[in-house]
Parts: sequence; structure tokens; C-alpha cells
Amino acid sequence: MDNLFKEAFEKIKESNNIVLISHINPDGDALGSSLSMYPVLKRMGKKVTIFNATKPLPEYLDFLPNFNKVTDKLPKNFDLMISFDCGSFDRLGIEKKTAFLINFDHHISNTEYGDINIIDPNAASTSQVVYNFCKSNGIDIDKESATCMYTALITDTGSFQYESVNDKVFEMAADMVRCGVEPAYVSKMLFQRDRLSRLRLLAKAYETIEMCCDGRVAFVEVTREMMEITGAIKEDTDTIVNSVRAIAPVEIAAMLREDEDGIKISLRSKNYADVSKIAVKYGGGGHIRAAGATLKGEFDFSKVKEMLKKDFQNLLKGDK
Ligand SMILES: [Mn+2]
Repeated sequence: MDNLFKEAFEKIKESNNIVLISHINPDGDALGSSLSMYPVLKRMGKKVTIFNATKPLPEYLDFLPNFNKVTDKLPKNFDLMISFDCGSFDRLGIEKKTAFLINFDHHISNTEYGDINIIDPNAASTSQVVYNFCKSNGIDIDKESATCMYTALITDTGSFQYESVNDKVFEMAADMVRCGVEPAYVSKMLFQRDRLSRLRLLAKAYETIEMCCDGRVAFVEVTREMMEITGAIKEDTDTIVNSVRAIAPVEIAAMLREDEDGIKISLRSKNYADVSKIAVKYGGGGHIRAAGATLKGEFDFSKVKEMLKKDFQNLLKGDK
């Protein structure tokens, strides 16, 4: 990894006009990691564009330093792109690769679409990969960068709850605090600014919870009608599947959401099931415990549920 870190840093040094890019429908890790590099590159005297194709961006991340600099317009000329937390090229939201590309990620399913691919599936967040990159190259991390990296770490570990959490994660978190991060501030920004529409949506969605496979699988549905009635927006659905997984016997939780282009499935597992296998089967990707896919052109919830039930039965076979 150290060699890749060096190679990437050399490439950055010799580039002048750099685009930082994170995956469409960005989460805390995608935006946090890309924003964390902004102060670093500005200090190096680079021209920097922070690009994300999604509009509007998730409001709950608006406290991240330099959030308002994120744009959905690519500059005319640039000589380097750096992607963050993006498992495949199509999720970058751009048509084609027009410059050298450094790919920072931690998704095991990453397709290595970059010219330099820095993929660490053992990292708890992409921001941890970026942090290791900075450490390895002796790059200073200021308060702004640290706040972005820390937020990415918190959101991708479910506030330090997932199996990815180990001594290295806590060491990084401690270092982030030394760099100026105020943990209580970040937590308040992330978790104490809830939307009423989201709570109203949760109430409706929870009514649809359906258990199967001896209680080891739970489904939850979000329809467009529910979204309209409650005034909820897409990001309001982000954590529903996590709370469904929290039901005592549940190993796999699946949220089915009716989107414009089909049904989006979000999968979570608790102890042993590798749900990324199922997401990949349907053209998506992710991690062992959190993965997702969109079934384009498919709008029949019960059909999708039956399909997934079979997949889950196979996946759970022999496991206990
Ligand atoms: Mn991530």
C-alpha cells in the first residue's frame, strides 16, 4: 500500500488542475473523504474542483467544511481526477474518463477502474484510506480535513458499531480529535437535526415490516405514495433498513424502495450473511454487511420479495 500511496502522491504533485469526485447519491464517507482532500490540495497550490453529479446533495452533511464548494459541473480542463468511495465507474456520474484517475476506496467489489487503484477492503471507511495516505506521505491534516474524515468514519461505522471497527479505527479517531475535531459537534450535526417528515415516513414504513425465514429475514417497503404523503425525501429513507436489522432474531434486513427507474433494494446483515453477493447478482455492490442494487424497470414489490426470499434462503442455508 505504501508504494501506491507514494505513486499517487507523485501524480498529485505533478498535476495542476484536479477534480475530486465521489459517487452519486453520496453518503457521509463519499462526501467526507472527497472534501477532506480539498484543504490538502489547496495548500499545495492546486486548482481544485469538488464534483458530485447529485443534486440536491444530502442536507444532513451541509456542516462539512467546504460543502458549499461541491458542484455538479465539471471544469473544461483538468489533468487529474481522484475518486472516493466509488465501487464502479458508472457510479461516478460522468460519461467517460478524460484524465488520469486515482481511485481511493474500501469496497471489496471495486472494479479497479482507475489508473492507480488504492483499495483497502479492510478499511472501515474510504476516509481511513485517505488518512493512511496522508500519514504515509507526511501530509498535515488540518481541522477542516479532520472534521470531514471523522464524519466519514462515524457514518461508515454506524458510530463505531460495525465489525470493521478495531484499534486502528479508534487510533484514527483519537488522532482526528488531536487535529481539532469536536466529536460532540459532529454528532449533534449528524444526529440531532432530524426531519419531521423522516419520522412520519418511518411510522408508515415500519407498518409494512414482514418477517420470514424463521424470523431471520425482515422486509420493509417504501412506496412513492408514502414519500408523497409524508413529504419525505430520498435521504429520509437512509437508515430505515438499519433499524429493521435491529429486530432481535433478524440476520438479513431488506428495504425495497419504489424509485422512478425501478425498485431500489438496500440490504443489511448482522452476523454472518454476505449480502454483497446478492447485491452483485442484481448489478449492485457494497460490503458484506451493507449492500444495495437497483432493479431497473421493475416495479412489482411482491415479485422482488419472492426473488429475494429465495436468495436469502440459499444464503442462510446451513448457517445459524
Ligand atoms: Mn464508504
